[in-house]
Amino acid sequence: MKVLVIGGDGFCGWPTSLHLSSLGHDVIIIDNFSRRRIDEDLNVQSLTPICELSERVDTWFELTGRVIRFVELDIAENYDEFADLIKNEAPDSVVHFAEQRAAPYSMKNATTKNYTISNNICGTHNILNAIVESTLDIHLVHLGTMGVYGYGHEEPIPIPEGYLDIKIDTTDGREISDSIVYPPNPGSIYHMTKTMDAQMFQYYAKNDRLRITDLHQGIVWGTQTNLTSMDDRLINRFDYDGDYGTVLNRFLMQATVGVPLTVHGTGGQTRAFIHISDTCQCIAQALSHPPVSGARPMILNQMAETQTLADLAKQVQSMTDCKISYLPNPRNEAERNDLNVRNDLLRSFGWEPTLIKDCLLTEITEITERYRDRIDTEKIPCVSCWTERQELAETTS
Ligand code: NAD
Ligand code: USQ
Repeated sequence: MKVLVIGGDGFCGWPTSLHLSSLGHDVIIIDNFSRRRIDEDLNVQSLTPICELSERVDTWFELTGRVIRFVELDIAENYDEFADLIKNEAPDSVVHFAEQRAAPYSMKNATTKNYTISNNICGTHNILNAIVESTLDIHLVHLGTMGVYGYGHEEPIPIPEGYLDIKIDTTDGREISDSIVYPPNPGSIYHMTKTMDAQMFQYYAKNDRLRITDLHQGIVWGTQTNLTSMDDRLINRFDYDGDYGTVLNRFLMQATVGVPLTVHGTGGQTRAFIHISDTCQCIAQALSHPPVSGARPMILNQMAETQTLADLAKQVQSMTDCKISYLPNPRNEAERNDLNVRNDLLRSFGWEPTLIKDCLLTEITEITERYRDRIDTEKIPCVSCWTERQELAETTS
């Protein structure tokens, strides 16, 4: 099938583009390279030296004979150009990665809050609008987040795949059953944009009968896949800085370079995790199993396992003998929560999750050792705060 991968130069988008191309799909990447510019603005860089997208796709062609085309375009700012591209290319599917995805960056200041809202909401709406305007039957696969469910429960309540079965008492004394979107409970401006995306998906599936799959993805860890490892010029991004670095990759990098692991608060927070190779596989599965036109959006929980941060830190410590720092939490989040997530649908498509305990350190240690000269330890502290309490930023810097 012909697939537009929007945001295909990013951490999840690049390996997914290669995976889809290797499966024989005709892949076209759209990206505005905003992420590379944010790195420059923050004065940070990927731990791994990533090539320009033109060199990446040329290398892929040189190694495999497969063509990945790309278009530089801001989908949030250039509706007409984007809508023309959709009409002219007539893709079977669109995979949408193109959002500002860091919660700490979204909470940094008024400018980054505004940017996150306008980029993510306008971008998603432009895609939906352009698909409707094209009159084509295009399946949209969106990367959402586990964070739309929130992390407020201490009880072991199962998190369903997007929809909650409920009973309601009618005014004439009967009890009826219904299934509603799980109540959203975002924990940052970034996560809030994902809940707003989800609302737009409900509307467009109902009003315009668009076929939409929303993947509620957990925290992605790892860097390389078997395809990005084929050549150094295909290497994937690895963020370790306090805004874009995610927790497990940061812990593994910190352990390798001898910096104490930065656990926020008690580490009682439970989060969902998935390896980058599994991200690629799940997206391919989602593309192969679209909902029918007229159905509500299909919601899949794209996560392999849940862990508390304290347990993760201890696992890393047991393998490396590193130190652990329990720091004041710059975020406004529950100190502890339970997270009991159903992922039956993706598993029913044949996906076998990769678990952290089976392959924890090897890949990341090799990558971190190899590029340790590129690490700037001053960029490790998380200094973007959820409140104006400046003293937190000062303690953690
Ligand atoms: P990333 O920042 O590495 O990649 C996003 C890509 O989209 C970048 O290349 C960026 O330049 C591009 N982009 C952003 N806005 C754009 C626009 N308006 N027009 C065109 N291109 C634009 O992020 P990622 O880690 O690859 O995440 C991809 C998606 O997956 C995001 O939507 C994110 O919310 C979701 N997700 C990521 C994780 C994770 O742990 N990384 C977990 C769950 C969900
Ligand atoms: N944390 C630490 N120490 C650190 C960094 C983070 O304890 O050094 C904690 C945070 O306080 C939080 C948890 O680890 O409790 C997760 O933080 P994170 O930065 O790894 O992940 P998060 O902000 O949730 O965002 C990431 C991606 C985002 C995606 C989300 C999936 O950046 O794009 O949507 O994971 S999920 O968390 O399932 O919603």
